[in-house]
Amino acid sequence: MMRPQDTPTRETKSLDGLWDFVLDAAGDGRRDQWWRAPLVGSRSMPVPASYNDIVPSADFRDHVGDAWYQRRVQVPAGWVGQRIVLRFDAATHRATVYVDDVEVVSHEGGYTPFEADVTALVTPGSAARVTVVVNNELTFRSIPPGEVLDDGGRRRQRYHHDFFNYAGLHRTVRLCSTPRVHVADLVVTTGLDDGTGTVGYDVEVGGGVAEVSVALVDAEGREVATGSGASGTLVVPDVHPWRPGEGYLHDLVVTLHVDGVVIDTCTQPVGVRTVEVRGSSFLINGEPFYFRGFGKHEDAAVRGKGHDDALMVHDFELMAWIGANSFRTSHYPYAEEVLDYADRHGIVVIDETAAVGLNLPLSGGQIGADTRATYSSETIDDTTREVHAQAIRELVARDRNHPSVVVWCIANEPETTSEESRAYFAPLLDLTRELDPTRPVGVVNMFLAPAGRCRVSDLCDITMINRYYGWYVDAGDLAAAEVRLEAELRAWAAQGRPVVLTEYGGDALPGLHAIADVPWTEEYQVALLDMTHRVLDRVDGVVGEHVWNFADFATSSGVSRVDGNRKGVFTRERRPKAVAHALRRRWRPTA
Ligand code: BDP
Repeated sequence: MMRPQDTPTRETKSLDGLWDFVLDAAGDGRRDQWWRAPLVGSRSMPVPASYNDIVPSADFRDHVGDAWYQRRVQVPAGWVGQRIVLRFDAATHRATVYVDDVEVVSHEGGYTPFEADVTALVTPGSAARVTVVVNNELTFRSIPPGEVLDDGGRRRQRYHHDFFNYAGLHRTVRLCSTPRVHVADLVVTTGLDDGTGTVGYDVEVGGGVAEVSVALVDAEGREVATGSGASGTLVVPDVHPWRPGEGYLHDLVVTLHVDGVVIDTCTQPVGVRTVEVRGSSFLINGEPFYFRGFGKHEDAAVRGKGHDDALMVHDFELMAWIGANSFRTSHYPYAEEVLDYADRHGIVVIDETAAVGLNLPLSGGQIGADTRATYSSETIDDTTREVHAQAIRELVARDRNHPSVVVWCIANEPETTSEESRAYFAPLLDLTRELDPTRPVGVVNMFLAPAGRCRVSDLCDITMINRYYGWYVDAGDLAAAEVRLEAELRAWAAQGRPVVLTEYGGDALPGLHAIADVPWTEEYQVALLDMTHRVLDRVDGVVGEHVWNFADFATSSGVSRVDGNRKGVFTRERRPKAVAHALRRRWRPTA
């Protein structure tokens, strides 16, 4: 699937804005075929946004089930003879789409794009009714998993991950035109050897047959290599590489011709760089890279997980201010705009699937929440694994051309001490490598599966661990925490893979202060990070530190959460806590 783009042969039309919207907790709409007419009793709902916090009502916030979006779309008159595609960048967690009376596509998974070819259903110059039913239920057959409980007739959503189950049309919706014979897909892989770059390309032509030619253009507009044929390798002597801190991009311009006439053209930004794990080093372009940054969330007041360019650019500016060079898309694939921005600015990304909460004994930092086995025929099973595999396929297909993405993370903190966990993850790790042999793959480990007991880490290329010494373990006792953290990190480093501490930190309520080591104060959050950094600096084989979290974020309710998770270095409104200044001193000592 190609990214929508405007080129001499292609156009896009944004369908963002206000849609008609109704909740359908009873699930009447599918039975009564609500897509066949204007939605009855609808209200306005912004797209992109989560619907949960738009309306001040528990019916919206705690909704479980279907929700319907609808709008009329004017199809541009100039699109006669073109192929017309309706594209959703995300619908959380699943959706079915109708154009007028006809169902056109269904999609499972809340964080990857899907599209429908609607050429035969719409008429350029006329309007069509687009209806989308979005469903937010999490079950043991979804990624992330969850369970819908029946509380005496009231349906309640339960899940084991620690962020609010926002839902809706979270990302842009577009109507796109392409030529009938078109570039359907494009895969790019890059290499770098002694100053010479290579760009391997593989073009898929859809809708017919055409000749393919490609040209690689550098950021100054110079054509630096050309090629013909659907696949090949371009060689660029003295290439200007993409590197952390400098998002230098070339453009690969792909052109389709029939009998010498151009019929389609599209452009793919390309960063020429390599990624490699060698021993306990993580190398980008052959040079050791140390990850400094955050686990993040797509989360903000009012819009929930709705993508917003203002917030995105602000977050990146704050990361630059503090000296971060990387982040993890915890705990799901982020909007494609985010990866585009990272590409252009040389920010390094660990790209994660939405497989979070595959760990029944754990919930929101609490242990013992559930005594069932995580992997069983009643809980996470082979069917779940197939849904997970599809999530991996869609993540790799969507993001493989982004130079910023250097690691695939296929799950966060799953249960990994049982034999069943190994059987579950081994094929998924193999699948990821088969789909993309160019990037290291891993699973983020949690503290109940230390080195030696974890049955999955030896299958990974890189060790990613989340540890909360000084918070969930040894709260208020940083001396004990320091000893334990060091012992653990050394045990992981001894396994010989590079180690990234992908989460560490503690909650702090801005304005809460103390002289003693008191959890929840701003001082304690600083002291906990200082302790962690002392240890990280002492242990060889550690290649990165990602603080949890960039900003405070919404969670489900619970006694360990004060209006959400408050481990943010910034508040949810993006104001710095004391720890932000401390991190800046560490990460940008000369600023
Ligand atoms: C880890 C999870 C993360 C949580 C964090 C916490 O990976 O999603 O938000 O702990 O408890 O277990 O703050």
